[in-house]
This record gives sequence, structure tokens and C-alpha cells, in this order.
Amino acid sequence: MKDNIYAQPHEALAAFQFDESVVAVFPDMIQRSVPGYQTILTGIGELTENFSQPNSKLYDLGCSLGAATITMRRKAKAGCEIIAVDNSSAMIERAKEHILAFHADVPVELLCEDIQNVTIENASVVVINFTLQFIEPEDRQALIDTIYQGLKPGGILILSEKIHFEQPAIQSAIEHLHLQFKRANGYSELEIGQKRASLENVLISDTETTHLDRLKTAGFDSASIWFQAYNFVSFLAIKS
Ligand code: GEK
Repeated sequence: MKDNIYAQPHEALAAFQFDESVVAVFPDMIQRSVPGYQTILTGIGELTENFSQPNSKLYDLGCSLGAATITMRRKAKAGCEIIAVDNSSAMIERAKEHILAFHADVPVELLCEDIQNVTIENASVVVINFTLQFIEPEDRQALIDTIYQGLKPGGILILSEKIHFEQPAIQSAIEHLHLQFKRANGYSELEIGQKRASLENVLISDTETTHLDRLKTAGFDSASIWFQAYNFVSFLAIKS
């Protein structure tokens, strides 16, 4: 279903929420808004094949409709279990239907919960695909610390985020590329403007340096960007 949530003028723009109206159009919305989304999902599958460990847990934190869960499930090693978490009940209900539609041996537990309250244990792969950016900035380090502690040696964190750039000229040039991407995907100026206003103070981006420093502080001594499309990046951090 096509995303036209912001196609008409909204008199009072409410802060963006992952409610039923968003769930209905979510696959279309994320494909048309996030450059590289599909390639990141493919990479999550490949990294799961390489790094999942038999009889361990895989986590998809902020799972939405379960796109990353579905790609991990195809590639996970024997005896793995996936825990997929989202605090929007509308997302979790729809994710259940999506995931049940695919037959696989790897069990999936779906939790409607704040990702900050989830116990991470015996983990070989943890994915946070475009969700840390919705957590209060002062709470982000604690979450990354918890993930590091719950990972087994050799386990990985895949963290995808929208970022911003320290140099204003670079920020403006790359933001323009993203705007052109949305225009090319059929979003009008009205839609782009209203969506941006509704995400203000809801999606708070960090810089690449802030992310890498946070990963290092948590204990990861190997961490790098493995994918970037404009201002959308994915980091790979490996626990030694
Ligand atoms: C994908 N990973 O398709 N606890 C749990 N869930 C949360 C929280 C929180 N504190 N805050 C936000 N969410 C997905 C895409 S979307 C990204 C992730 C986007 C959830 C929220 O309900 C939404 O489903 C998801 O995080 C972010 O690979 O829409 O830009």
C-alpha cells in the first residue's frame, strides 16, 4: 500500500508515531525514504550466515514488520532462536502475520516491549536497523553497553542509522542528495516538508564519530561502517 500519509496538508502536525496508519504503508515508506535499505537487509543476512553461532540467540531490536528477522532467519545456524522486539503493538501484530507467512526451522519470539528493557544474553548477532535514532540520546550508551555485555565472544552488532555531518557544507550537500532521492521516489514537497516537521525531536541523529566512540566505550575494539548511502549508514561491531 502506497504511503500518502503526508500528501494532504495537516492543520496541526502531530509528532510522528508508529501507529496503525504507518504500519499499513510501512514497507513502501521505508523503501522510498531510506536509500540502501534493501542492500542493508541483504548484508544482514550475509553477516548472519558468517557470524551466527550454533545454539545462540539473535536479536532484532526495533523490528517493525520483521524484515531483518526474515532475512536473518534464512541464514541462521542450527539451534538459533530470534528475539524480535518493537514497542508498537500495531507493528508487532502485523509482524506476526509477516513472519508466519515464511516457513523456517528457526523459532522467532516476538516481544512488544521497549528495547531498553530487553535482556540480551547468549547472543551472537544483534541488529538495530534504524531504531537507536528514536531512543533518547542520553540513554543510547547504556543500551549499547547492555548489548556488548550480552554478546558472546565473536558476536556482532549491526547498527544502521541516519547520521548527520559535522561540516555544514557536507551536511547540506548530502541532505540534498537524500531530498532528491525522495523526490525521485515520488514524494512531493508537501509530503517531504510535513514528514520532516513531524520527525523533529523524534528522530535525533548522531555523527559517525559519536557512534564509533559509543561502540568503543562499550568495549567493541573492532567497529566500522560497512555500508553507506548518502546520510544512511550501517556499522559492524565485533566483540573479540
Ligand atoms: C526494519 N528495523 O525494517 N523500543 C522498541 N521499539 C522502538 C522503540 C523503543 N524504544 N522506539 C522506536 N521503536 C526495521 C525498521 S523503524 C525505522 C525500524 C524507521 C520502533 C518503532 O515502533 C519502529 O517500528 C522502529 O522502531 C523503527 O529493518 O521507521 O525509520
